[in-house]
Amino acid sequence: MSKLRFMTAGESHGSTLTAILEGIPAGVKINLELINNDLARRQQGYGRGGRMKIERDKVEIVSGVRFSETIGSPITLLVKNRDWENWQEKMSAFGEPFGEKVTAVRPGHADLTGIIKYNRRDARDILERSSARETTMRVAVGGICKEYLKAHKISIESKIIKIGGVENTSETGISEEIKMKIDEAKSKGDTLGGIFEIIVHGVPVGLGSHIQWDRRLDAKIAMAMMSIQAVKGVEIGAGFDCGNLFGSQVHDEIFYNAEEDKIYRKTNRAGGIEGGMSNGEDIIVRAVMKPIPTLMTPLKTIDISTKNSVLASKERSDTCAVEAAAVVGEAMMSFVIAQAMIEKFGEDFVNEEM
Ligand code: EPS
Repeated sequence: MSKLRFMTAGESHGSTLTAILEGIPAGVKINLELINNDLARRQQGYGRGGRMKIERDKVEIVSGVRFSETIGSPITLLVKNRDWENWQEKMSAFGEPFGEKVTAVRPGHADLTGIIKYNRRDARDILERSSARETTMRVAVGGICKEYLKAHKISIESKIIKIGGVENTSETGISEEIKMKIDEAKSKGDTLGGIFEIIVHGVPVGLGSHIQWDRRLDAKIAMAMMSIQAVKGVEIGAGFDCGNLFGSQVHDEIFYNAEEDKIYRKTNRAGGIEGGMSNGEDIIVRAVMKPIPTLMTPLKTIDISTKNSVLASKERSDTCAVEAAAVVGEAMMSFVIAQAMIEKFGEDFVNEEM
């Protein structure tokens, strides 16, 4: 079992979202403002829905940190749902069922498969947990991991590559052309997905290992990215394009700088990973998010209580959440890199040397 691990809990319209992160070395400085800043970044982005006007996500740390430093014990994080106020009866842990059941299960959502698997009659029992609201806690956890990585001079950033098939030409956010595409989707009651990129700088050589399938760093990154709600594909470096090219166009040639006694490459089509191990170059990963399955102009489905053909249920939702997913991608990448660092260096306190 990995030394660094986390779990989240909480429903989208429940009272509180929580996470426990265990295994962060002692002595990591925690700046709550930086974590809250990432939480705010996750809430932004063009095309988010009404819910984001209600929530002001702020994390509370209730264990594992004293006087702004980690102490080696499990870190418990909480984010309160402001919307809970409007959902108390519908989401009550006890008492009589309240509110309409969600029965017009949405194509592409966890609704139908979830109610079959868990033998429920109300898709709310499924959608409350499958909701990407859960990613709030991943970002909070990732914020702690980022602080640990910072102590090792490792940093992580993200970019939007494409939304709805439109290449992003903006360096800082998303282009006007993409905003127009999102407006178009919204006006049609439709949704859009896209591709985001995560880049890790300052990674040492040798995180992960070639010796066993489940020790490969690229495999762990792929799992972490695929675990983000609505992500349908992940590529590392040249990724799927490798299938179109000659080997000579794909592999990065290796050079030696004698003055600096440094081995280097002029290209990074491997995306920083060879043989399942970090090779010291930037790690570059892309993931694709499908369009959100809650459509305001709904698709055909069945009502699971009557089996009649109906239109899928529509709840207030987002038109596009790719920018938010990129922030979640940073968080998941921070966790995987932190986990691989702790696995390699085994610190009980940060920067421990044997
Ligand atoms: C989501 C539906 C919307 C999104 C939500 C994910 O929420 P609501 O049903 O409350 O309008 O805004 O995303 C978040 C709440 C969030 O924090 O990102 C869904 O069904 O997955």
